[in-house]
Amino acid sequence: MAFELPKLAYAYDALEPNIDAKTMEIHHSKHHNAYVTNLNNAIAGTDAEKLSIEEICKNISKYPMPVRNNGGGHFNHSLFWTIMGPNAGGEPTGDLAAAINSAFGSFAEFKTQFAAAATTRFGSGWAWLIVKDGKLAVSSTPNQDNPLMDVAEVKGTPILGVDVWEHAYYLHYQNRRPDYLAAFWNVINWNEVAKRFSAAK
Ligand code: MN3
Repeated sequence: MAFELPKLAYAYDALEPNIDAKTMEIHHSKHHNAYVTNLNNAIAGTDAEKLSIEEICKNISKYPMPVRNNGGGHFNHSLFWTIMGPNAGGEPTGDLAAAINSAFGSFAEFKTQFAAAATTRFGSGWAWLIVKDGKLAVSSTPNQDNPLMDVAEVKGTPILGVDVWEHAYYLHYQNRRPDYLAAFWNVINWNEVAKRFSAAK
């Protein structure tokens, strides 16, 4: 069973004005679609065809670079689309809010650390909120790597991630990555992040 491009749960223009419709359309239908196609081509005829994308990521050092780049791209974007949504943003509640306060001191301090990880990631990559040994932590990865990968500097289960490749923001924000990151808080679907947190603990 080949990997497939997941459908978005919302329209391309649903995250306006924070993320514009054209960026969403190109990002999903072109960029993510290419990762899926190239991943399927890279694993065609190999045992990896029987594995989940998570299983592939966890042993990524055993695979050639096209699997790492495109498999990471498929996992990362599949997560990214679900942790955003319309009528979202605000602050998490319940267990997730408590865990953020316990790990970072406050939601504001978590935002500062997450934004710093995303802003200072040089070139292309991702910033993450991960569950590591039952606790929350912030990390970042280059290119399409992610914290599930055995090659990651900081390993854990990602429950929130932001794409800081220029293709994620350049049409609307040009070089202003910090403005894109400021707008990202308005589209985070905290219910989905909380679900992933419960599953990962
Ligand atoms: Mn991307």
